[in-house]
Amino acid sequence: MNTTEQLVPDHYEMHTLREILTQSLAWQAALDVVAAKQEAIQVLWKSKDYTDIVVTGCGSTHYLSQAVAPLLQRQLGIRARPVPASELLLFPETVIAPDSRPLLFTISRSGQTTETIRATRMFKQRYGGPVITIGCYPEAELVALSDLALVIPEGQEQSVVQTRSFSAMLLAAQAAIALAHNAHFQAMRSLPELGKRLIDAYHDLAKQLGSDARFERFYFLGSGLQYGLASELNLKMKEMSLSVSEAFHFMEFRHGPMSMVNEHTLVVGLLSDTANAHELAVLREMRALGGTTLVLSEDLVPTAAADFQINFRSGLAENNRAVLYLPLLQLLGYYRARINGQHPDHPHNLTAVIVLDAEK
Ligand code: F1P
Repeated sequence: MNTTEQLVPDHYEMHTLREILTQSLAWQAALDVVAAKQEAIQVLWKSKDYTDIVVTGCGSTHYLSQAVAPLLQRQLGIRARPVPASELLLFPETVIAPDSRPLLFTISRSGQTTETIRATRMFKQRYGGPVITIGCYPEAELVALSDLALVIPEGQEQSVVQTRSFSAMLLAAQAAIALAHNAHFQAMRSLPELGKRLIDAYHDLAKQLGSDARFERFYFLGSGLQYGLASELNLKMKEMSLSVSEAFHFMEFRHGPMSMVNEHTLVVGLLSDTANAHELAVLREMRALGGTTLVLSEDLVPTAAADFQINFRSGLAENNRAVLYLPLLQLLGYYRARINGQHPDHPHNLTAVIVLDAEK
């Protein structure tokens, strides 16, 4: 019995912890779903009967869209833009250019969120382009509204906050994009085992930092492909623990927000391969201002920039390993919630799905 099973006795009182610790199972399922739809996905990428891609969702799945859109543009070489579903619904002309014929890429755990449903209906009526969706519920309305659906029931959760659903949907999106260059998709098959090993290796560190009462504010820094992830992990810290927490692009953090850094601050850096020299410079400066830094990176980084670090050593390209940034920082938010006396399964004021009243 490995440490993950030891850590997750089946009567565990918190769904959130069990769902975070067992998410690699949902990753496996996400890769299998994409493999099963390989042909349809490659036909869609090859069809090119669209001029650009609009990626949309709400809350966590809006931040997921922020992680997927830059990867679509980088990997497929086609303009892609993330936008909250409410913006697409209420201000479509500010999102979709008059001469464009976009593909709509919707992401929703439930497939029932009113804003995403209404935005998709409006898009189909007004623009008539193809719709692809990623979610966790096969019978959801959004699936019925889509031309291609990647559904991962193993991502379903009892907790209100998205943890394994988020990472499984992100992996499905990354794997589907990787299919455009077949080689990368096979390499991603190592992620479920890598994820389990990372949780085993750094669970105690996440618990130590999450439970450290010294910290009063949290900043999640991510640039390029990592900005959407930094935004989501910021949301997790807020939703679960009600802590003062924000997300920024690395170099933007100097342009004002660093005024908030002091000895009660934990600065979490989601390091890229592309720009890590610039990102490490920011982290060194925040340490000099009295902040404590936690760095997540593929390889070991100089301790001048990192009080604590989590190294993936995955051997995977930056475009294919985004899910590895998630589990330990979800755990950080979980343990913070515990010392803040919050109940992670039932966050303050939140429901799992936002369903709005019928349109007037
Ligand atoms: C989106 C969402 C969640 C948030 C809360 C309310 O749901 O905003 O991100 O944590 O649970 O709903 P979905 O459209 O992805 O189901």
